[in-house]
Amino acid sequence: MRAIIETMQYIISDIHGEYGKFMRLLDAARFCDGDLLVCCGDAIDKGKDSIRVVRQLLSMKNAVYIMGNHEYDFAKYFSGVKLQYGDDRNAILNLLRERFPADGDLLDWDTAERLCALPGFYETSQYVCVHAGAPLDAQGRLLPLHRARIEQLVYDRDFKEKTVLPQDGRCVFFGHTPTVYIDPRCRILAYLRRGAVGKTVTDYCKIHLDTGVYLTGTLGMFRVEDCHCFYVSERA
Ligand SMILES: [Mn+2]
Repeated sequence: MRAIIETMQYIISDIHGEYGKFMRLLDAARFCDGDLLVCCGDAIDKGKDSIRVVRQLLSMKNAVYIMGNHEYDFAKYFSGVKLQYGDDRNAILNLLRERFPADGDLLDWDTAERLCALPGFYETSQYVCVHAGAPLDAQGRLLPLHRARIEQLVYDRDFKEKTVLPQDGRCVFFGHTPTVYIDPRCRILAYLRRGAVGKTVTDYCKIHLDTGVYLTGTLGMFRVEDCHCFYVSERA
């Protein structure tokens, strides 16, 4: 008889070039090929291994990498230098590489183009993933994400507020602002629905993932199946 292997779904955000911590977190969770990883954007900038993180994410067949404001800003810059330099790929690539002083030499043309083509969101019947915020109607229900402006998805500054509680059947995962600005424990902040116990992901109306690794040294990741949070910090 074949063993039943349950797929686990993991959600992470704002890795910001922390390749070592990212890999340690996958190890800590025993992440494997049958699992799914969703990265809610801002894998680049601040930390030293931006392109290593990007190449890792893009090479994983079981990872979904959505756009954050840092990837979006990179895409805008790329469009600008393409207009300026035309078909001089070497000049363009050199400028793009300068944006990543520590590991820019790992950036190739294909990776740069893929960074500009990341999806703005990911959704399932249980949850939605965006970088900064999802559009809600006056009753707090989610509006269709395919109609949302990319600028709202990647730059929204209000969605993180404690008073913004989506009233939808699905949970909204997001990052963008370090949770330490809201709660000093630098943990993932999961907002329970009124009367819910937190056993399944839909018991939460939203989950704020950005533990601000570049400020706090802590990177977190959420597992959907048992609502467990994994963390890695500086090595002692
Ligand atoms: Mn961001």
